[in-house]
Amino acid sequence: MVWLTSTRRLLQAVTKSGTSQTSYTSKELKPKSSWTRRRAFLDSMRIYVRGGSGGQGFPRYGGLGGKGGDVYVTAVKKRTLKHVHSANPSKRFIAGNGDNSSKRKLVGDAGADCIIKVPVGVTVKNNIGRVIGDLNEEKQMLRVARGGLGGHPDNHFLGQKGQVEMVTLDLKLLADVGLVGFPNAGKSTFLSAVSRAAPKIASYPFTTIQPQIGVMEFTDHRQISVADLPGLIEGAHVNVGMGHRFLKHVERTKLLLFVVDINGFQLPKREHFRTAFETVMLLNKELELYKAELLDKPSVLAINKIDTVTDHALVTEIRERLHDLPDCLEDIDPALRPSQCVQFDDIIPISAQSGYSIEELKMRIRELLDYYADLDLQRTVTAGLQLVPHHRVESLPSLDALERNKARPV
Ligand SMILES: Nc1nc2c(ncn2[C@@H]2O[C@H](COP(=O)(O)OP(=O)(O)OP(=O)(O)O)[C@@H](O)[C@H]2O)c(=O)[nH]1
Ligand SMILES: [Mg+2]
Repeated sequence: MVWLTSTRRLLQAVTKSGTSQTSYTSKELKPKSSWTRRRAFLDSMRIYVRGGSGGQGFPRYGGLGGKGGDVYVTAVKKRTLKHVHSANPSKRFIAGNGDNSSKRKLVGDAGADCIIKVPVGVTVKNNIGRVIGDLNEEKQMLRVARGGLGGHPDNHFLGQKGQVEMVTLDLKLLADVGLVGFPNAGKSTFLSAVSRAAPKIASYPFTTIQPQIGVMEFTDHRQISVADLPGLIEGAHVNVGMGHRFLKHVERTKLLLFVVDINGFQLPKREHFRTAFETVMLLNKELELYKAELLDKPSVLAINKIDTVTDHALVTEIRERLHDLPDCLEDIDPALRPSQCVQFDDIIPISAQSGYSIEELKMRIRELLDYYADLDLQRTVTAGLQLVPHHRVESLPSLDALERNKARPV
């Protein structure tokens, strides 16, 4: 499966033909131009940080050198890594040196600290990939390089050099719900149906080329954020370097919303046709290959484009097969079989385009988020004594109930 980023050639190819029947090679799917790189969503950045040097002491009079400044990273709302880059394209962040001690000023002033403003959601890692800390809330701050001590009697009045590090700022989006699905499944259409976000929607695959967050609002002003991510396709786990590029963005979401097209999926010409059930299994497998813990997250399956079929037996069949997992896996191609199966909290047929069952899905997501938040709270309270097992909520509305709701305005 392959997560795909911007590719001008691919988009041109698709746009020229004006149809999703375009065939393209794997080379075409890789980013080529600097244009692409410039526009790409920046979610990781390596920077050089250096604390300031301590000032020299004044041995004859016992004067103390000023301490070198420290380098900090702090989380600021509405900031992006692109801002960090454009504010300092050299990506070198160096704090000020401490002042030397002098006859006129025996105690030298400390050097100025350097503060790097980064987006909320950044994890800071050192040169060997060890996590220094997470900045998950606004105004949180981390020191990434210490300034050198000023000269004083213990160091023979010699100011010390500041700490030098190469650190990585790794951004993972913070959203309540992460949309997971093949291209063209209708993820962006869903996002635009439930929020004010205006993602690009088109009938060719790979329309979304960078993550986007929208906010679902409820009448009581409750807000739930939803992250729309680029489509996932078969084979990502063998696509070195690119395959899981965007999957890290679902790591911090509280609930996964799988969106599948009831008609299945096929990449133009060269790939196999995959049924809706098979696409669920492929998504399951891809998540498992990336990080099996993702499968433990609360999850809902939205079977989209229900307006395009008259026979809803397909939905019942998918429900039954998912209910029978892993037993029913024997019938499917071994290449698609995950070893750990996702357990959906609910399976809801929707039409993101017409709005059918969208309100139900929104409410269900809210209910589940609240349910699991309560469970977490309970777990925290009982922590150390007895852990509350992870319960799944019984599947809710039947298809009949959803049918009855069809007439209800959304
Ligand atoms: N008939 C019908 N068409 C839909 C529905 N939802 C989405 N579509 C259409 O499906 C196509 C793809 O929709 P997108 O929302 O762009 O799909 P996506 O999952 O975001 O695709 P990528 O960004 O490529 O991953 C568009 O032409 C939509 O109009 C639906 O419920 N019914
Ligand atoms: Mg999209």
